[in-house]
Amino acid sequence: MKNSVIVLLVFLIAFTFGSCNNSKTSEQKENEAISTKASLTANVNNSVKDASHADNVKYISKEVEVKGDVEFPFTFTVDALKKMNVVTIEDFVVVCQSGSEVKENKSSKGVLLKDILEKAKIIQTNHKDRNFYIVARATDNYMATFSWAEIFNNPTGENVYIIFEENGIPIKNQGDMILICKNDIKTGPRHVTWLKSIEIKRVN
Ligand SMILES: Nc1nc2c(c(=O)[nH]1)N[C@H]1C(S)=C(S)[C@@H](COP(=O)(O)O)O[C@H]1N2
Ligand SMILES: [Mo]
Repeated sequence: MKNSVIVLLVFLIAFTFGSCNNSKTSEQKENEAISTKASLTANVNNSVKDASHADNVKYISKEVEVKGDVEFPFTFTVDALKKMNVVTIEDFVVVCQSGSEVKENKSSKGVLLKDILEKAKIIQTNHKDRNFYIVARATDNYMATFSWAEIFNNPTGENVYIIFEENGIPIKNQGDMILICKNDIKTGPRHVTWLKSIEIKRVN
C-alpha cells in the first residue's frame, strides 16, 4: 500500500513537470496563433464593411470618380455614361465564390471600363510602362482589381463593364452603377455594387 502511494506520487510529480513544460510551449504557440488570426481578422474587418444586405440604401453612390495615374481625372454619373458608347449585355449571371447563383440579368446596359480608362488616359512614359493596376472600389470599401494587361491586351478588356440598368430597370438598391466582369469563372467577386471610384495605380 505504502509502495503504491509512493509510486503514484512519483508518477504524479513526473507528469506534472513533464506536461508543464509542454503545455507552456503549446500554450504560447496557441496564443501566438490566436493573436495572428485576430490581427488578420481585424485588418479585413477594417477594410471591408459587412454590408451583405443588397438593399442597404445608405451605400448608394450617385457618381464614380476616376483618379490616379491619369492625365484627365473625372467624375461621372449615370447620365454621363448614357452619352458614351452604351452596349447591351445579354444573360449575365452572378455566381458567388461559394458556387451559389445570386442574380440573373436577362439584359444589362453599360459602358466598357476600357472606354472610361481611355477617356482618362493612363500616363505612360514609354511603351514598356504598362504595369498598372486598376481598383474598382465601392462605398462599403469592397474592391475588385484588374491589371493593365487584362484590360488592354486580353479578351477580358471586352468583358468589363460599368452597368446602370438591369432588365430594363435603372439600378437602384445596388447602384447607381455596378462594375461587372462577364468572363470571370465566378462572377460574384468582381461584381462591385455601389461603385464609387476607379483608381489607376502604377506598380512600383
Ligand atoms: N459593394 C459590394 N459589392 C459586392 C459585395 C459587397 O459586400 N459589397 N459582395 C460581393 C459578393 S461576395 C457577391 S457573391 C456578389 C453578389 O452579391 P449580392 O448579393 O450583393 O448581389 O456581389 C459582390 N459585390
Ligand atoms: Mo460572394
